[in-house]
Amino acid sequence: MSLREINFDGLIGPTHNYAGLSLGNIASDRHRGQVSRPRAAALQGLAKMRANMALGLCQGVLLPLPRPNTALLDRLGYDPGASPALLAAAWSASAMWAANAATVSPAPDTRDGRCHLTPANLVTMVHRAQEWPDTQRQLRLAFADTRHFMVHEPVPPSFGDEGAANHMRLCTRHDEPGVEVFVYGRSGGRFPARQHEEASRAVARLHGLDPARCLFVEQNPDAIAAGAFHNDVVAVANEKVLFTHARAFADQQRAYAAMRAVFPDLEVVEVPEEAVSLEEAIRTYLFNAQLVTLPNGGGMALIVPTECRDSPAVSSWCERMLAGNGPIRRVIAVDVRQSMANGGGPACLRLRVVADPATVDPRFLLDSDKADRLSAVIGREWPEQIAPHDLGSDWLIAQARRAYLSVLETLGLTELG
Ligand code: SUG
Repeated sequence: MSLREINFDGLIGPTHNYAGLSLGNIASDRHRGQVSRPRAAALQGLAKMRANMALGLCQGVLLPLPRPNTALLDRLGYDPGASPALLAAAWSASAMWAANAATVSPAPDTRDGRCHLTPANLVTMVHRAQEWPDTQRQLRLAFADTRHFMVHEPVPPSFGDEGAANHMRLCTRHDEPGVEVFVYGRSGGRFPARQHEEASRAVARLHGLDPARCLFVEQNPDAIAAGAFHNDVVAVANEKVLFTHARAFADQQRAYAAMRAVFPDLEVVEVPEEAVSLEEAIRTYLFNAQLVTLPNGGGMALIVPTECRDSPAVSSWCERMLAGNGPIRRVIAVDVRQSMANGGGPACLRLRVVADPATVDPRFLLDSDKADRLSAVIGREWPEQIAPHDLGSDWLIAQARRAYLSVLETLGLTELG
């Protein structure tokens, strides 16, 4: 068994659009009503996956979900007099943000020695709450080998769960037992706190985690109020390193102390407010980075959105950090602007699973040949652009369906159709 981190990126779907559906997500609100570019968006996402493969990282892919979801509209009794937001919800390509697909506890952390996955119920937002049944179907295929994986039911809708975006794992190496840190929100001022503490606690129990190696930490309400609707907008962890804004947690020092008490090797790389304000961190998504361990002792790389490079405050902090002797040895910028305009950075687009790739259904693993085939399908079938008034139109329904079926065919996953 050779366990390694596999990043499963959500392929950006053909109905990617800007409907401004997410209260508390500032980018989504700011881009409401703009024209989206689904083809460019999907190619940007795929370019990120290719760049990560070129770094020697193991890459997987999750598929877009079938949209529009006409069953949802039927259940809501939708008619043209209803709110346009309801129509847009049924068209949302939000499953691209795979960090919200599920919470994952790798085998070394769990009582039965299997990797456990719980699909997130995403109940706070109507356009996201429809995702889990189709996400669960995919996870049940990708991780079908029950000797190694257990895919759970989502937490009941009484408690909002947004998946791995509010979960961090500290460990010496990915294949060794880790400490799992669940970050929940209690209050977000004018904005909803989407992750409920009871949902996090339920996931930890269901995954069979050792209570002595689990932490439940409250997110800073000010961070939620400033637009950090998920913890992964203000903090990310990889192995021994926690990379975080100084205002990520309700009680920052207590959070560090609690982590150190169970994981003494913790290395905190903290960005102070004076260097990068919370607002600038949220605008640039510095922390919505993929913090990855490069193969062959290459140290860690931070894969940030290009918005970070373009920010004087963020880029000068990164330069100072690289000049020091810290654990992060490289900062790599990737262009995921189409997703960023909906509040989804490099880390939102991927679900981390620590597993032996040989135990995963190979149809969900990417190589450069498959990436080429996906590029061709995207170039041929994805709409070039979508304006708000296009949602609901017959041509877009037909094109979205064709695109979806083509991608299933390309990956040999027609049973999902
Ligand atoms: O849930 N945006 C997503 C972004 C999710 C980012 N994920 C992580 N931080 N892990 C959300 O707010 C916007 C959709 C729209 O407005 O059309 C949206 O759903």
